[in-house]
Amino acid sequence: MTARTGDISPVLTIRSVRTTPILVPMKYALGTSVARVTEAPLLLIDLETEEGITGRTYLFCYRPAGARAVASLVEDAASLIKGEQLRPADIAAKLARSFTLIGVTGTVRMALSGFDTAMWDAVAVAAGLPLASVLGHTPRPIRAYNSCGLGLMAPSALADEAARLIEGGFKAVKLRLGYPALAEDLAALNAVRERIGTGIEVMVDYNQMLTLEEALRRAHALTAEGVTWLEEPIRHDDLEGNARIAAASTIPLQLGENFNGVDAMAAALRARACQYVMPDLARIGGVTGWMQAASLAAAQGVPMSSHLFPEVSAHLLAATPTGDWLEYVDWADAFVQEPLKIVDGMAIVPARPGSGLEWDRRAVERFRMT
Ligand code: SMN
Ligand code: MG
Repeated sequence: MTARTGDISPVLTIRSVRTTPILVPMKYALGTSVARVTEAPLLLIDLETEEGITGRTYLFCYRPAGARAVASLVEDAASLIKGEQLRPADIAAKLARSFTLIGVTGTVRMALSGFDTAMWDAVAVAAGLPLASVLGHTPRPIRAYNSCGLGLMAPSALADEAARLIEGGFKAVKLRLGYPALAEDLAALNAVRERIGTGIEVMVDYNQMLTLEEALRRAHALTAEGVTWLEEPIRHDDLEGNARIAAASTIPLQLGENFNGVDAMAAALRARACQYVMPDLARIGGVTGWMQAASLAAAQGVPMSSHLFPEVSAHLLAATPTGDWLEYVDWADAFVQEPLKIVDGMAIVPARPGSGLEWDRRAVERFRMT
């Protein structure tokens, strides 16, 4: 039974976890400069408590083998804390200690982040409040850019896809760049711009594929193009190189999807490697890690956007003092009961308890990995 102890919600007791790897066809292929993805390998996490409350989240695992690896790590984590009271930050710290020897990075980091996010969902569901409210903030609409599609392809195909992507009212899209030649990058950008008009913002993302010299050259050439940000032009962990690009270019440099925990974000900001940050829920350390990152960004006045997981990230951006753009992808629409709503380019944080994720069981069965 639940007991009130002055916590933000009734204290819950961790019982078990269920993991479900699924492979979901994507409406728009994700064609980055380094890999092309047409099906999203995802892991659903259902954290059960003794009190009957379930905390849910999902993880994007990049490859099917990633989903299986993360599933086994999530189950391992659950076995270490079964029967404990569900206090997310305390449990996150304990689990991080338990996984120190293997290292809290890569798939381990994703598993612990997913576990943390499911715990916070359970806390919010038990409190009967949206996640943003449990974090102390009022749910508010968050400006979103459509990050589906716009992978590397012919300019005319890009223009057609961009036109489709803004049909739902989006005021911004993200274009993947990193063609062999700079002229092709510019042709891709111009084709998109010509089709969607000047009122739509365009973010550009190189997925770390350029050398420092080439990045300086391309950043210079993009200066007159008015893009919203320049994302991961070179290796994300070459902080010195990123700092040189950030200092040389007037386009704000965006990093974050590869920050492994808040320490990595702190190091990037210390090195002045970027002007903007966009942590990934599954790499920054779940809700607990995100909120630490949000405090750091707030202290330094750094605009903070999100990477993937728009359903949870919308709540988190509402709870982020310098919260900026939500990265929207539609991958979860295929298997959730109520997809995230976008109205006039703004993501609507749902008023339902928790993050608002509930699975459409029939769809999950259809997409279950074998
Ligand atoms: C991206 C990379 C890998 C998976 C999804 C998305 C991309 C982004 O870098 O920022 O959207
Ligand atoms: Mg990116």
